[in-house]
Amino acid sequence: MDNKTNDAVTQPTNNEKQEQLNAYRVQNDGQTMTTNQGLRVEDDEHSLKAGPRGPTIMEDFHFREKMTHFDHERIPERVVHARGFGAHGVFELYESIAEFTKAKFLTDPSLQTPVFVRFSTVAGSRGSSDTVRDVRGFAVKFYTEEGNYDLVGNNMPVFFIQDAVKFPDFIHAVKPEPPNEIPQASSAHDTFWDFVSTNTESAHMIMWVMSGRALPRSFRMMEGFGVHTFRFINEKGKSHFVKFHWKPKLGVHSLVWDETQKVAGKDPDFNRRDLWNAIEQGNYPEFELGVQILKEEDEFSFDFDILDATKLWPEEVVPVRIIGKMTLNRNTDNFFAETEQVAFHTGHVVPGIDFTNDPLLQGRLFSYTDTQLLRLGGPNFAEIPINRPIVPVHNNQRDGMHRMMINPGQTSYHRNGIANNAPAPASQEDGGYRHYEEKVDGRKIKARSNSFDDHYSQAAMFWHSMSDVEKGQIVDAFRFELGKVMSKEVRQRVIDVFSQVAEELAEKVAVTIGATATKGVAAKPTFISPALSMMNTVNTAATRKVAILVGNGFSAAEVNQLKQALTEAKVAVEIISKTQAPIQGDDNTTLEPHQSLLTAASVLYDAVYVACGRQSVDELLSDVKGADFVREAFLHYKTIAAVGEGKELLAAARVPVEYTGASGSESAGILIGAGHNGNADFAASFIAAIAKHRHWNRKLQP
Ligand code: HDE
Repeated sequence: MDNKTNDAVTQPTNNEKQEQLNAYRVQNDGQTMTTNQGLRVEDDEHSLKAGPRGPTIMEDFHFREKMTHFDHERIPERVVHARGFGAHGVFELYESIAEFTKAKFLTDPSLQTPVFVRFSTVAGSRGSSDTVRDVRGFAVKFYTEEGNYDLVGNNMPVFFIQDAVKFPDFIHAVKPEPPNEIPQASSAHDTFWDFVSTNTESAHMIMWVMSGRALPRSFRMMEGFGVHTFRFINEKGKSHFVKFHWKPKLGVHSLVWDETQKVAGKDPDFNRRDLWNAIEQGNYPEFELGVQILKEEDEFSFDFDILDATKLWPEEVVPVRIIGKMTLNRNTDNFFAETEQVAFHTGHVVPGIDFTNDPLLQGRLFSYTDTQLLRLGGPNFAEIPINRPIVPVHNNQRDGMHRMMINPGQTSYHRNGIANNAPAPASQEDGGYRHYEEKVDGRKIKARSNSFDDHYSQAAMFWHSMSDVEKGQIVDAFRFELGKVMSKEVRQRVIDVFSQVAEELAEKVAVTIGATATKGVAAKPTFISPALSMMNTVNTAATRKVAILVGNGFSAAEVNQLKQALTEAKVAVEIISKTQAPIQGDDNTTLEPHQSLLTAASVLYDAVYVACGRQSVDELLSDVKGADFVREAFLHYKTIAAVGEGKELLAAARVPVEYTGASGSESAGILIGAGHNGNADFAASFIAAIAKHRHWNRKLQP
């Protein structure tokens, strides 16, 4: 079921970007092998030798070409966001917002704008695992009729630093330490926390990174944020400030820490595989685009600076207006050609979208092109198929590494007389981009405005907006991360910083790491924002994954009915047995298990169901991995159901089973049913429990 090979024929090709890419898609099916010069190859298994046991001969051009190409297959990985995963899709606008912007793709609801999205982790290398504690990149390239627009965001609405000049320092601190390149893809080490303790502007972002937001259950279940304040410019030239949001239709959900660590070993591609499979199965991920809009005159109406990327605009104060939807409906054909070579840039804008003086944004405008020059080998990376706009490109830029475009004609300079001054600039009316004429008048100084000085109020707002469960997770995250910090001095400095965010947090962490919190210095939260808590998100069982544990002699009527109910609710089902050999039900029908207790892992599922049947349950009881599977689901707050004798496996897993009832009863996501006949009500309760994602009120036992 996992990792189906990509069948390009089944993929939608109904938009302009896909049609453009079709010209570059080369199918090898049924074709004869050639060299890169088109010469037919006769033998691809033996190098040319002087006799069957003799030395290889230099003349073997096929060998040389094949080996040289292989030797050069790698390009430098991204210095940050190296590990990513991409997909194609489409953006549809619900309603025009011409009032605020003249960007065509945001004013014409009849348009379908093709998009390419790349989700990523930040610190880890290309081969690191998906489920590490980290920020997730959420970069979207819109192929609009006015050129490419890139919204290069993250799954958290704020950032660690206020000025781009500190980015190399911050990244050096979080990346593995220089002497030994340890630890991989983890912030739990001395240099990261040293940076945090000496750069207090990171306090707010750290609260997000210590929360479940840094451990997404799925790329499909994360929010996305443009982070910076941008500008919208309307047809009349009027400017509004804007912040961008992506809201996942499936809600925002996270894994628990222990689970992420186990998943990292059991399936390092957990988030990638989830996205790939969802798209292959037609469960197209959907994200709604929202905008928070502020009038120019409100620039100074807040107790923070709207140019400070360590601050968010609470949604309860500046509502998020939902204006459209992005649907991811096509996987890549080739990871390297598309996901690895895609080049995003915050400076890729279209008329109607403009920049502000956020010093973090300004610095990004330089960095993104610069990094592609090295990574993609020269200035012509915009000609790589995935990066090409769907509109024609005409200018006087010429030559450079890997130039694809062939420009006929004598002239390659502006204000030429010979070619009638073509290509000619466009007027504003004709779509020519004009930068917003913001009045700027200041001295050149290396300084930051005092309005960026408050580093704690919004960090405190985040803490005080969390549920008790989320607070507990944040405390545990700090305890773990700081527990890995060897320097006692750094630990103490971090506690000194977070004493100024929340006393309870600092105290709870300090006691476990041998540090001391300071009382009475914590910031007062300026606001409580329920939108920040993941407990207030959308809940649905759709696209979740359930493990059904069965053995020979299982009740076929019951399992069939359950499978049908789950499929109708769009819940994915995998049958797991002691081995992968076919098993027989009580009606003598056979079932092919998807996985065995050896190949499957509890952490890869959202819920577990233990079927009934004496022999079936005895088989599961005879392998210690059966009870372990259930135990782990219990510890990770997942829905567990057992019917009939299946209850015995729960008892073996030390899962409380006292909530029994004829049609099944539930407590904290543990459902016990009578079984054997199939019970529609029980299946419905099971699905309702799965929809809750996790049962945080569950009391875990030792
Ligand atoms: Fe990036 N960032 N960034 N970043 N960023 C890169 O560009 C940089 C920042 C983000 O899937 C690099 O093409 C600077 C904020 C994403 O290909 C590089 C600063 C946000 C991706 C770079 C920031 C992001 C990148 C590395 C501080 C959220 C992955 C490879 C001023 C709003 C895009 C590349 C993809 C990638 C620089 C801060 C998001 C080096 C200098 C804030 C999602 O250019």
